[in-house]
Amino acid sequence: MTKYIVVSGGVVSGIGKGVIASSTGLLLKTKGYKVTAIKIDPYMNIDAGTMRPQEHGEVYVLNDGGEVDLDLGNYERYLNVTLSRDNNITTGKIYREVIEKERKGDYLGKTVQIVPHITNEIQDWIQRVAKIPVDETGEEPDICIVELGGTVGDIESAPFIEAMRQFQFRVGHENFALIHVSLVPDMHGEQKTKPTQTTVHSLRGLGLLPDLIACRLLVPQALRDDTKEKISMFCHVAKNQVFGVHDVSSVYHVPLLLQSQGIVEYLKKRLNLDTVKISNEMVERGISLSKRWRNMTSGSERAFDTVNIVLVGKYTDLRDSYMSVTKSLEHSAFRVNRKLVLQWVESSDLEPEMQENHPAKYHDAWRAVVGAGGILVPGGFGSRGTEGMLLAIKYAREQKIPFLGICLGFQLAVIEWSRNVLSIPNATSTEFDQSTQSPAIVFMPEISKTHMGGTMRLGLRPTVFQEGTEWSKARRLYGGKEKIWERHRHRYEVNPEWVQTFRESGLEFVGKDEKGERMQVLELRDHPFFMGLQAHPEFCTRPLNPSPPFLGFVAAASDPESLEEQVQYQLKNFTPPHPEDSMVSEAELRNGQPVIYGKDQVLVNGNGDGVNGSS
Ligand SMILES: *[C@@H]1O[C@H](CO)[C@@H](O)[C@H](O)[C@H]1NC(C)=O
Ligand SMILES: *[C@@H]1O[C@H](CO)[C@@H](O)[C@H](O)[C@H]1NC(C)=O
Ligand SMILES: *[C@@H]1O[C@H](CO)[C@@H](O)[C@H](O)[C@H]1NC(C)=O
Ligand SMILES: CC(=O)N[C@H]1CO[C@H](CO)[C@@H](O)[C@@H]1O
Repeated sequence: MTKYIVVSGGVVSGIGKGVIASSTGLLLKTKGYKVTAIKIDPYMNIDAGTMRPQEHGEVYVLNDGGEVDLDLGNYERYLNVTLSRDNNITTGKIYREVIEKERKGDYLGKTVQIVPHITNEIQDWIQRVAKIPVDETGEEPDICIVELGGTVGDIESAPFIEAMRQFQFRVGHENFALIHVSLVPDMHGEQKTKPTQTTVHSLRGLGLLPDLIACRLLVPQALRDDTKEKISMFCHVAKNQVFGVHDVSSVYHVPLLLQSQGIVEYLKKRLNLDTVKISNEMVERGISLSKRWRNMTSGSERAFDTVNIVLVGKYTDLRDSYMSVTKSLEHSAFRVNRKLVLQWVESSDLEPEMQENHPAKYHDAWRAVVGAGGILVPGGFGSRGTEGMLLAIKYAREQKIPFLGICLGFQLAVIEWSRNVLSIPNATSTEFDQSTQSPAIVFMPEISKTHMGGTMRLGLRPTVFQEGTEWSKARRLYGGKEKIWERHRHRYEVNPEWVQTFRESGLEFVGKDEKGERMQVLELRDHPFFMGLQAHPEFCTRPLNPSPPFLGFVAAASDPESLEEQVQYQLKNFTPPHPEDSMVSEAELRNGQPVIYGKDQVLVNGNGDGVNGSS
């Protein structure tokens, strides 16, 4: 029987429910349990792919091409698991499922209602998805964490709360625990318990009793003992059921904070976890994970030297849109024992017009770029700001500053080369100029152009390193393997007709797709570190297993010896973060037919920037 831990939130959202939920999962993993996670988002959207980044943060892509909320990224990283699009439940998906069943006549003409039809569908979905293997064991998980988005009391989450109320009886008391995350405001040193009392009260009114109350304090002071006592008294829980989660130096400390308050012991008893059989091997793995995690967090605290990275992008004020990129840099910095100093530069600030119109911004932006140890151009969308990115790439290439380009950043590196090395001043992408005579980047032929945006190449795809690329830093960082796997999300690609010219002029495409037709990894040989990837490797980084291109980039930005050290380490130890069976080639999947996931996704056109473009 699967054990379920539901994590709900009260008072306000955005106080770190996801981190508390994934930290709990991580702690259970260190005891040898297999853990999976489900995120419930109580909004009507079917997926995150069409949502505006301004509102939504990052669109996180899964192996199966599912476009989801950045919270699933949290779970994949903390729990080292591979999730599927079904691990995200939205109100829209549940309604669609129920309506489709109704149309098929599955309900035999009965009146279809929120209770029981919607609530049953939610429970069935959770039980079905909780059983899907997510790690290298290929076995059913022991524990499923269910994070309920939004806050208790919202109209939106009401059907889910009711479903959970029923669910505790469906699976039985010993298989269901509830963690309620609340806010304890600190007003001039006084810790206020009233909001927590109120939210726990309304939770009880809806028929759910919290097993643990996790009290978030948005200050570095811990939850005081007398506050704990008060909450225990007014919320009818024992004192050991009240947890304090104050601000700590990094989110990676949250598991340690929870552990020190006895969360594992409590859950073990509450969920009767001793009855779950775990092999000695899993116990060993758990112990090793726990040791490595502690070592990582204490190591990052001791780190003294810094590594300065500048991220040249658009919407740099929307840092959540680059969550996975930031995480990849962080994980890499842990590995090379440096403190990460990340500067965000709005790419349009680097453009010459700015010099006259906003000289201060222009100079600040360039000062950041010139002072950086490494320059990163991430994925993005639309043509605004790309000239600034091209200038940053040119600077990195000519001044031999470590450079990493992801997706759009990769394509721009190709355009920069075309313009400044091949002397094709009009070279561009057909994304920016459909009728250009000099298309360095073109729309992928097999992708439908019939509606705005059309479809995308999405999900886990192989990259094959070409013959004679043993020298490639990218290849060596991936352990010297010939074939590697990363997640993609794009519509445009390097113009195949130009590839020969690129190669002859020194721009090497060391990695291509399986047919050798699509350019996926570029590298310059006579440069300390100049690499671009069409894929989004940031979606597969892990705290203890940083994404190889990011690791190489951060190491190179630290010092050249560090890069060589990491290359040597990777050559011996690289393991992909995906279980074997998720790495199935396109040819194996569909008899050689190209697989396009997310069929017929029409993109909403926003403010001329595209909305969620992906290049
Ligand atoms: C993470 O998962 C991968 C694949 O499932 C596995 O090979 C690797 O050993 C795991 N890493 C850790 C630190 O558990
Ligand atoms: C602990 O981390 C340091 C770097 O922070 C590393 O050199 C060392 O090998 C690690 N030890 C273990 C046991 O993983
Ligand atoms: C570049 O574009 C401009 C304006 O569209 C055009 O006048 C010029 O001939 C083009 N140059 C080349 C080399 O194609
Ligand atoms: C693209 C995406 O994530 N949407 C999927 C979410 O899950 C439902 C149910 O499996 C799928 O039908 C959607 O396509």
